[in-house]
Amino acid sequence: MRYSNISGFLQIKSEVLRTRLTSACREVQGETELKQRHKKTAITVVLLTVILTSVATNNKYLAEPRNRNPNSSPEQSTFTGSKETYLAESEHIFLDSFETDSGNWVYYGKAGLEAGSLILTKNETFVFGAVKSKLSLGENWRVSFRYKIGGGSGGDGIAFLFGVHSLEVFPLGGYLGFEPNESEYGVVFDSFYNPELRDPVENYIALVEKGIEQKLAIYETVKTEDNLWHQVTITTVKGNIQIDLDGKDIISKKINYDSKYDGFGFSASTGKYSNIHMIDDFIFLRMDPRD
Ligand SMILES: [Ca+2]
Ligand SMILES: [Ca+2]
Repeated sequence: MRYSNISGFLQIKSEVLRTRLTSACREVQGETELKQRHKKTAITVVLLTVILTSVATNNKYLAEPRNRNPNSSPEQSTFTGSKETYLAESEHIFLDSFETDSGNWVYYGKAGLEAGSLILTKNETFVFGAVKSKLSLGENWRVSFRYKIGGGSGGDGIAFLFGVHSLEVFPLGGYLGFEPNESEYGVVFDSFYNPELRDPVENYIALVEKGIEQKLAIYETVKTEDNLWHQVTITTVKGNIQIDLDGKDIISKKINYDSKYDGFGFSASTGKYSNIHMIDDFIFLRMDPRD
């Protein structure tokens, strides 16, 4: 499919989403008992519209359909509504709003779904939670998601993991629930100061390689523990990774990611101090770089 077709497809999808949004908003006004559910739908639709429109108008990259991967077969998912349409027509786009189990994640530890979000840990000390996707990233990709951390005494954080070989060991506390030898890279959202792990401050986001101690790039922010939802987009094309937080480019870095190990997932842990660690509205697109 050529870029113009992708763009047209996404524009058509945007129109469909706007129509659904309008419809959902009317129902929110009219039917109080369905109010909360439609409000969630409306928020999700707005989010997807913004992201997909940005992809359609992006000058640097375009998405391209790939051969069917049995692991990413749309029929295996349990998505409903607008999300089902996307998977059926464009299998290189994967979305999960965590309203029900999509069947595309393996859960470890305390990880599970609750109130329409992925909960990695609740407010408990010395626990971990992790998920590993059944999909693979490939060489060039973009993921976006929302996260929320807080509500507890203050530890330890979330990691988005990529270049994952396996997930078998889940170290607690400052290690954020992932073992250095099992994940090549991570984007960590840390909320507890561990000088022994080379944390620069208490609250920061970092791109790390082979464990949390080796920080390739750091961005200090209190948004890793304010108990509010934040939007993250991570794009990796030809080994160049860019991380956006709430629409702002916070980290750009050249890495040696070669997709030999292209598993991905999330982990989180607590120690003596704890927080609630949540993820929502996960979107994954395979990208095709334009020369
Ligand atoms: Ca949700
Ligand atoms: Ca830490």
